Order: sequence, then structure tokens, then C-alpha cells
Amino acid sequence: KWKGEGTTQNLESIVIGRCYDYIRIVNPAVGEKNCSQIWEAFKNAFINKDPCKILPKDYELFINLTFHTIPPNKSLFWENNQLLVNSFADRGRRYMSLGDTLFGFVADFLYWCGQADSPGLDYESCPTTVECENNAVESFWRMASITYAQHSSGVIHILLNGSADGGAYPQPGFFADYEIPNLQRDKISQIIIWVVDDIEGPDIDSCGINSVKTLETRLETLGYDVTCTDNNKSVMFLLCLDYPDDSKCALASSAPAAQRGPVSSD
Ligand code: ENP
Repeated sequence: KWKGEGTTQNLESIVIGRCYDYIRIVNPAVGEKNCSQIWEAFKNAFINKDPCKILPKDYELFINLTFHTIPPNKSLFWENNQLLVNSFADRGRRYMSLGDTLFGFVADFLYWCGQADSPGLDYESCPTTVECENNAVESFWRMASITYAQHSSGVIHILLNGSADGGAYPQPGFFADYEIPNLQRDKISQIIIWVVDDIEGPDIDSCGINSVKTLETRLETLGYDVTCTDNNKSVMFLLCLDYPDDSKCALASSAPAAQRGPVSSD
């Protein structure tokens, strides 16, 4: 009956299993957490309720149970490049995106919703944000985004896609609407924006123009020290894994060396 994907099969096992994976293997530094209690809090946010009447605050207990600090200088915000961010952040080893926190990790890539007057999950379909914005998944990510932004500190990075259709900095968007307003000015020393184009994609947005300019101005107006760079080299290296022969992926110093051939002794 709804237009969105239904609840992911085996949701309970996935959430509980991911919770243990996170606290035991991915990031034991967060300390002991009660994974079955975390599942109960997650489920109680939306079961037995009209799937269009779930609010961010319904996840309050879930957030309290999963909460842990975010290391300074490790926050990585993004739009329109989730798979790239997943590889780049490397499960918190390089950066800690929302999906690398316990509260984001347990829900990443999943779908879920309940039904009014029934304790069952709806595995057939769930409402999309267009159908109703107060749905279980949207409200979850709003609450998670707010929490993540409030607790980010030090140097903040934002990785944007310069080839995205609607512009690198979408409005509305989670970053624009739930993260920027919840950043704590006194805890943040600098904001670094990276705009990276897809290797074979169009160059729609760059630092200083279009939607990126809008973002830079907004952050400066809020009093942040903002730096923006195009096509960050480390991110490019990662993207280039899949396009080794593209001209954008030529390694500047090694190309001429390879053409020169072996060093002769005469
Ligand atoms: P999309 O539309 O590229 O990707 C949505 C997918 O990413 C979904 O599979 C979603 O899981 C998962 N996901 C991971 N983190 C978030 C998230 N944080 N979020 C919504 N979905 C998330 O992402 P968006 O909508 O542009 O959101 C990007 C935002 O995430 C940025 O603000 C970034 O800073 C933030 P699921 O369970 O929905 O299938 C916030 C909202 O971290």
C-alpha cells in the first residue's frame, strides 16, 4: 500500500548482530552496551503506531542507549556519495561518519515500519518521505543527524559530490536542515569542504560557485572558519581505483618516469 520498500527481512537479527559487531569488533572503545535493550528501544519507537506518526523524539531512548562520543576531528558529513564515504571513512578508522557511529551503524541501509493497532512489522511496504515525512526511517535519521551534529567537534569535514544533479549542497537535505543548525560553534575550530566530481561525471558544482557558494556563505555567516577545496587528492585516489586509465587518474610524477623507461647506465 505504500510506495517505499518494506521492512528489511530479519531486521531484529540484523540490528542486534550489528550492535554486537560494533561494540566487540568495529569500535570496542565505546564500551559495554546492552544490544537487546537497544533493539527494544529501537522497535518501541515505531511498532503498534500509525507509520506516518513517528517523530524523532520517539528514538530518544534508543539514542541514549547507543550514544557514545565522537572523536574530535573525525566527523565527516556528506551528501550524494554514501558508498564513497563508507570506503573513505573505513568504519571509523580514518573518519567517523554518522554510519560509523553505533547509532547510525545499526540502521545503515535498512528499511523498517510498523502498523497501527498491530505489533507486526510491515514487510510489504513502508511510507516514503513524499507520502509522509513523519515516517519511521526519516524520523530516525533526523534524530541521528541532530545527535551526530551536536556532538561533532574540532575540525569538521564535509564531502560533497560536484557531479550531483541538484547541486553538491542539496536543500532541503539532512545536512542543510538537521546538521548545520545543530553544530556547536564553540566546539568547532574549522570546517573543511571537499567537492569531488565523479570520475566520469559532469563538473556541475565546485568551491565558490552555485550551491557550494551558498553553503560557504551560510557557514561563514554562522561564524565558522571555512576552507573549500576541489577534488581532494586522497578521495580522488580512492575513486580512481575503479578508473585507473581515466585521464583524471594519471599519477603526475610517475607517468613521465614510466615513459622514460629504465635508467640507463651510460
Ligand atoms: P542518501 O540518500 O545518499 O543515502 C541514503 C542511504 O544512506 C540509506 O540507505 C540510509 O539508510 C543510509 N544513511 C546513512 N546515513 C544516513 C543519514 N544520515 N541520513 C539518511 N540516510 C542515511 O543520503 P542522504 O539522504 O543524502 O543523507 C545524507 C546525510 O547523512 C548527510 O547529511 C550526511 O551528513 C549524513 P536507510 O536506513 O535510510 O536505508 C542522516 C540522514 O550523515
